[in-house]
Order: sequence, then C-alpha cells, then structure tokens
Amino acid sequence: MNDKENLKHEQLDAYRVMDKGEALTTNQGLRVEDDEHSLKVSPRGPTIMEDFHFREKMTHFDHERIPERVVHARGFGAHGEFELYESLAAYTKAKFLTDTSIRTPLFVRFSTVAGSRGSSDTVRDVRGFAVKFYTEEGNYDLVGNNMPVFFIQDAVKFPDFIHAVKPEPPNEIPQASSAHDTFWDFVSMNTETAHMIMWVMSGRALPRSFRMMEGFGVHTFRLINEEGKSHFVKFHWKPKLGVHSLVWDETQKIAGKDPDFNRRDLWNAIEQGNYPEFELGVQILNEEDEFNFDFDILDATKLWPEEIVPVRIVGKMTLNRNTDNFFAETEQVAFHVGHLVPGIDFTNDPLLQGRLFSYTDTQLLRLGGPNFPEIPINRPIAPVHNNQRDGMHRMTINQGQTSYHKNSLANNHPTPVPATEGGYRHYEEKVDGRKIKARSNSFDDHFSQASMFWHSMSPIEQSQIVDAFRFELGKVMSKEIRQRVVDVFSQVAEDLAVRIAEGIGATPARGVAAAPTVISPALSMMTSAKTAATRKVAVMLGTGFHTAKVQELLKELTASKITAEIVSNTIAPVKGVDGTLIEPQQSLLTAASVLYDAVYVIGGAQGVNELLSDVASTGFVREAFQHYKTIAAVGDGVRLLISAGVVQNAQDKNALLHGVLIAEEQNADKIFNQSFIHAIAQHRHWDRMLQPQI
Ligand code: HDD
Repeated sequence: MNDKENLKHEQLDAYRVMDKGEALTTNQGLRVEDDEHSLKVSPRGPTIMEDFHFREKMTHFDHERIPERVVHARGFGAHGEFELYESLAAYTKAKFLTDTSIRTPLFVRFSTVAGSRGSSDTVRDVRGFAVKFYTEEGNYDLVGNNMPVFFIQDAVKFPDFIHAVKPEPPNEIPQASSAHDTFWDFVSMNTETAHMIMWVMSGRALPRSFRMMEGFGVHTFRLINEEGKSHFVKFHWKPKLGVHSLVWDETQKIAGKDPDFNRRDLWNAIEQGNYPEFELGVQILNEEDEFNFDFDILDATKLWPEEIVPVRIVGKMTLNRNTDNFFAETEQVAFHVGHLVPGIDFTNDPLLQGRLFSYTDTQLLRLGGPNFPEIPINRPIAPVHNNQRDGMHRMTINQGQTSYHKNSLANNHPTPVPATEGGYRHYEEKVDGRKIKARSNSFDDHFSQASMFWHSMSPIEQSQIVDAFRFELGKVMSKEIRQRVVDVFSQVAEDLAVRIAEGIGATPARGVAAAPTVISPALSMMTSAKTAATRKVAVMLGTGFHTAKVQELLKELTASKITAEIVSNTIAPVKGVDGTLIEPQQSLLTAASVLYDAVYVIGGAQGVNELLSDVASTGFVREAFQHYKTIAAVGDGVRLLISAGVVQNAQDKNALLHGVLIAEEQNADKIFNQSFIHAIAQHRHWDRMLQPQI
C-alpha cells in the first residue's frame, strides 16, 4: 500500500510543509529581508520595540514547550497499517476486525513510564505500547504495555503508585529508575504489585528493541457481535522478530553511550525498509466462563495463561513510515482507552474504569484545550460532525446557524445514527448493587501468578531476576523496607526470597510461599522466535585486510538483513593488502560493543597489531563476551580474542560452545560466515552465564 491508498497519509499531506526552495516569511506571510540583526537605533544602539519580526520569532520560541506527559513522557512514534488475516465477525462487529480487505492506517507510540522526556531509553521500566487505529468508524486506541499485567488493581491508587516510582520529591533523584526507597516502600506496603514486579525485574523490562517486545492490552475488554452478544477478550501483539532483552550491565552503559538506543533502532529499521511487524492475537472467553478461573478476569494484576486460553493470531501490524516531525506527531498524539468503535466495549475492571477519566483530562492540560482531536495526528479519517463549538485553538469553521440538538432549523442535523446502522451503543450489561468503596474478595490473591511467573522462568532468567532485586534493593537506604520486600516475596517463592535476602543481608521468612497455579512456558523468553535479521554487527579491521574476504562477509551479512559497521582505530580510510580503501563508519573511540549484537574481527597481522595498540579493542571484545554476544575472529584476529581473555589459544575447542567462532584465514569461508550468522540468531549465548567469567 502506498501513501496514496492510505487515507490517513492523504489527510496528513494537507498539513505537511516543506520549506526547501521557499522564501523566509513571518507568520503573517510577510517576506523577511534580514534574519540576523534586530532592529536598532544605529548598529551599537538600543533595540527597537517596533521590530515585529524579532518579537514574533522570540515569542514563538519562548512558547515552544508543552507539559510533558505525567507518565510515559519519553516515547517514540511511527506510522503503520493493520491487515486482518481472518474475520472476527463471530465475536465483533468492528469493521476493521471483520473485513479482511481493509488495511487500517495506524500510529504507534512506544515509551518508558517513569523517566522524563530527555531520559535514557534503556532503563529498567515497563514499555508503553500504544496503537491508534484510524478506522472507517472512528479512531480506536489500544493503549497497552509490553507486560500483560499492572501494578495496581484500582485506578484510585495510580497517583500514589506514580508518586512512589517517580524521582523523590526533595531532590528529584533518581531519574528514570525504580531503584529507590519510595518505590520499594510502595511495593512492600501494597502486595498487589507482586506479580507485576516479577515482570519488571525480568528481562522484559530491558527490551533489546521496540521491535522485539510483546504488547498487551492488559485489561479484559468485551467484543460485541452483530447480534449484540458479548465475549471477553484480551489483546496481544506478538513481534515477528521474537521477544529479546538486553542485559542489565549493558543497558546501563548504553544509557551513556547512546541514550536514544531504542528510538534510533526503530528509526533506522524503518529507514532501511526493515519494517517491524507485530501480529495481533486475541484470547477470547465466553461470558458464561467468567467465573471459571481461580483468578478474577476483571483483575488487571492477572493474566490468562496462554496454555489455558490460547492466543489466536488474527492480523498483522506493519510499521512502515517514520514521522516527519517528532513534535507534531509523536509529542502531540493523544491516546485514550476510551476511544472505541462499535463492536468493542469495556468491562468493570476498576483500573480500566479509572483510566477512562484520566486520558482526556491529561490531554486538556498537555495540549491546551478541548480541540486536541483536531490536531492532524489525532484527527480521525472518519468524518466528524457534532454540536461542539469554539474553545482554544478551534480549527474547524462550522457553517450554519444551529449548534444544538434537537433542532428544526437544520432539519435535526447532525443526526444520531441507530446502532443497526453503525451508531455506538454501550453494551447493556445488567448491574445491580450498593455503592461501596471496596474491592471484591476475588482480587485478594496477590501471589499465585507471581509465583507462576517465577516458576515458569529458565534458571538463567531466574538469576537475572534475583540480580535485579539485589540491585534495586541495594539502592534502597531503609533496611526496614528491604526486609519487608523480602518478606513479601517470601510469599511468592521461598528460593527467590532466600536468594534476594542473601544478596542484601536480609532474613527470608520460611515456608510461606504460594504454590504456583500452573507453569506457563509462554512466559519465558528463551523459547522465543530466533533470527539474525536486522541485528547489528561490528566488523573490526585495520591495515592489510583481505578485500575479497571483507566484501564476501559484508555481502553475506547484508543478504541476511544484518547491518554491519566497520570499526577501526580511527575513521580515517584503511588500506587493504591490494590497496583497496575502506572508510570505517566508527572508531574505537566512537563505537562501543554495547551498541552491537555481535563482533567479527578481521585478520591481517598489521591490522590486528594496530587494533591491539589501542586497549579499547580488547575491552570491546571482552565486553561483548561478558554480554553473551556472538564473537568471530579470523587468522591474526584471534590474537585479539586471546588478549581479551575470550579464548585460550588459536586451537581453543571450547570457544564454539559459547558462541565464539575462530578460524584460520584460509578457512574463513562461506560456511564459517554462515555459522557466525546462525550464532547471532541465538540472540545471546546465555550458557556463558553458567561458566566462570573472564
Ligand atoms: Fe496510562 C499514558 C498505558 C494505567 C493514566 N498509559 C499512558 C501511555 C500508555 C499507557 C502506553 C502513553 C500513551 C502515549 O504514548 O501517549 N496505562 C497504560 C496501561 C495501564 C495504564 C497499559 C494499565 C493497564 N494510566 C493507567 C492508569 C491511569 C493512567 C490506571 C490513571 C487512572 N496514562 C495515564 C495518563 C497518561 C497515560 C496520565 C499520561 C499521558 C497520557 O495519558 O496521554 O492519562
């Protein structure tokens, strides 16, 4: 589908402006003669108030910022489209979920939650996963996260939770981090957080890429079909590239080396035509099954194990166009869980119900008034007609005398539409009860699914979780809070609590752990789809490389959709044995191994000596090894690996077992390169974790 067939892009085209080749003007369209000097009385004299060009330019600049989002302030957006594989007409009347011929334009914004707009991408945090579908029937927003559960059960606690995780009030420290007293105080005092904390302590909170994380609608929603029948539904996004995480040490270093790591990765992938794809999955339940589980389906701290309620894949989202302007699109996009289309409805999940208030309210502050739906990125492609008028920044010029219903002067237009013809009708759920500030007892079990998560992890993932707890609690000053956290997690799993306690000098309570209800293999990332496509490799070389070998390698990497960057001592051109010049993209100064998925060291005695002359080269390789990445070295390149302590010698037979590939220069053939690519597809060689570290 090109932009011409994409109704949202056709609409946005009317607002897109290119300044190239145009004259400089004021906002009134007046051409400006001079943009370098303010108007003065003589060259060294006072500036004159009359200088309307200066005043306009400065005023606009002074007002460039808007309040950042109170949560999810740091985010990154992209355009895409959704295609449906099979009709869901049996469950919903939503057109974009029933008509397989429709391609629905959409806009996605991925985000972190706690950090400010300028914080780093790779912090330990939940990732927002918000999708705005511009459907023929109006905008539908699926405002989810990359984790299927949430910290709290009732929206009234959201401000408390966010206050606890945000930087502490006296000094606004720490930025974009949950490793501090108020967060863990909240966790220890509000045990409903236990399940979500398990996810946040896992690799799920450190995505390798926005393109390699799942998305979840989190709440239980309703699908309503033509007959008015309701089914419960949970929405999932499954990335085609699999679900993969960074490691903690790496994320902290990336935060300094490239704070834009995740957004740069998404931007580059789209620019290169490696369009990220996510399949839409649904878990569907009959209304009659509402009470057939040992958890309450209205409780947002619970998931539906995929082994019990399978995820049915029904469509695919492809992200295929970057923004033209970050502010106009990504910053001004306004999501709301309450933006619905006929065929989708809410449940009484008390977290969801509260969200329905918060999202419009927050846009009013952020975007300055009730006309934010008119901002181009927020405009539906469906026509908008109602009797709402005026307000700050109104764009629409409503014609006609009437702006009220019912009217006779305009023949009662705009006219309400019967549900049978597409008018939205709320699901007529029968509700009966007393007003009460309380929570259902069925929300009381805070530990079984946290325990299920723990017991569904591989040993490697378990040790990452333990390390995460030890790090986070290690930053907590209050010993009482640390102990209370251990006491809480003693109720999740005894071995978990013992291991956390050992790392922080606390005492685990014994014999209180909840039994996991079930083991859910789907929760582990270890079995996720594996591919080397779209990964990034550092090819290290110096003078005297074999041109044909390098070209062959680069060709094969490109064929596998892998991006390679040449890294050398400097970015000055490097000469091969036959005199060919290669211009490295990066030097040992500008590059860092944490920014790559794998390293390949090219042979050649002189080049390797050059690399070895800078200690950064061995550090590069050693760090890649410590982060479990694939490493290859050819001929003299192996000397670099030996210096880094990654292999014992050029005959080291154990190397391959751990994703380190070495070969004589003449054996660095196609098969060797393919083995390298295959090893990259493993994502990481976690078994190194079980080996003594170098
Ligand atoms: Fe929220 C933003 C996701 C609970 C109140 N939320 C926001 C965004 C995402 C989520 C992805 C960023 C949207 C964007 O990119 O612009 N929020 C969630 C999920 C939740 C959740 C998956 C639980 C299942 N949120 C939640 C609650 C409340 C809010 C309980 C309040 C009652 N969320 C907001 C907000 C934000 C927001 C304050 C800030 C910026 C915005 O809305 O547009 O209204």
